[in-house]
Amino acid sequence: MIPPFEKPIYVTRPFLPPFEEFCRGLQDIWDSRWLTNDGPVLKRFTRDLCSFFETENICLFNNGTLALQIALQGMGISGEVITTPYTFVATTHALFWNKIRPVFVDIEPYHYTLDPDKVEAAITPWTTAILAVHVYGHPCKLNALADIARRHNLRLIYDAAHAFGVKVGGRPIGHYGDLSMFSFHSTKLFHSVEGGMLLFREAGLRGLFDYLKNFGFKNEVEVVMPGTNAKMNEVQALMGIQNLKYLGQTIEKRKAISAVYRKRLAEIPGIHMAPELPAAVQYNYAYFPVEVDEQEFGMSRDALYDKLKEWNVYTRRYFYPLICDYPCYRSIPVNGSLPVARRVAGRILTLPIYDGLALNDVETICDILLGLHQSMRMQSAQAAMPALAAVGR
Ligand code: T4K
Repeated sequence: MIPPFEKPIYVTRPFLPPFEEFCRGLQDIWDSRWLTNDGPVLKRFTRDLCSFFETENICLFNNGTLALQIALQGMGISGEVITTPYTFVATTHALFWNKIRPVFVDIEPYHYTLDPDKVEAAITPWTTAILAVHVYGHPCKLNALADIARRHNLRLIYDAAHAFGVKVGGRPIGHYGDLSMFSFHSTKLFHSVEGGMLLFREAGLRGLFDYLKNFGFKNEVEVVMPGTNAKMNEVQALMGIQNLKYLGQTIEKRKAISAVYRKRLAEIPGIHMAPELPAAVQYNYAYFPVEVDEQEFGMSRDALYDKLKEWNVYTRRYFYPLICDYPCYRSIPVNGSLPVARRVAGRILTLPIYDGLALNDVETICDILLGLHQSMRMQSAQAAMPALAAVGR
């Protein structure tokens, strides 16, 4: 019998830079007494990110949700936007806050991103944009979506909340589409406690985003538009600067964890992993999603999610329920029945993955999963025994 972990194993834990290093950075903030409103640390963080992403077209925010809301507002998106129901609620909320109607389209079954083959049928005269999500850091079908957007004159916006550090064909993923939003929330592989970033193609958008995140102020006496307050502060920016230095090693550790899961879970019937990404993709190992097949594994996804808590293992069902099933979005008519998204949402379980998770602990999580499968198989064999005996076998 495998004993429970002494401390809870969560789906993720934030990376933290060495405490002393962070305190040295804080000292500078203390000395300057500049805490927010486009301070020197934010400027440094912006410069670091510009060189990381090889572009000047970057704007920072206090979280990813407001960044996306402001992106939609600044780009003048209206009417209907084609999007995925298989994401975190913030993707759809950003549309709602801009009075845009989400049009939910199904996902593809392998990496769970918006299915381009289903997008065109959902386009109407009111469609202005596609808002796709690189869910788990898995890149969307970039060429197919770009082709549809070009042919129908739609803006192509990516929610890249999970995709920091991902490259496709050697290019940072934020270079694809008209604009990408990245989340720097603490649960993300790269974070600034809370935070968000927009990366965009048109340089002219930066001025607009700067106004919108700072009440619309042009100067002390002029307000050029009704903006909001979505500024990143100096302490957030410091965390971002310091974490960026460790990104490479964070991704390497996650890669090693993913390799253990891939090797061990391949032996367990009913636990299905997403296929490896194409060679052109440099992945960030942001999440480790698996689908649980109840028949093959012997236990439903929900039963497994509950059972693992007995070992102090706290997985998550990212992303269940589907966004279109939340009461606030249920009244929106959906094109078709979204069979793939529905199947995946009913089977998905995201397993713990973060840089501080020991490989031994990953092995133990796999042992627990294997043990559960074997005991379920044994139970069903025992249950079948009397029936077999009755027919004399
Ligand atoms: N678009 C997409 C596709 C997104 O996934 C998100 C955010 C957004 C947009 C919006 O970006 P932001 O506005 O958040 O920048 C979490 C995050 O709050 C959320 O940022 C994230 N997606 C979503 C997928 O996950 P919860 O409610 O599941 O988080 P919570 O608090 O339950 O944390 C999960 C686990 O992480 C905990 O069980 C333990 C661990 N944890 C968490 C925190 C906050 C820690 O160890 N330390 C911590 O400080 O939403």
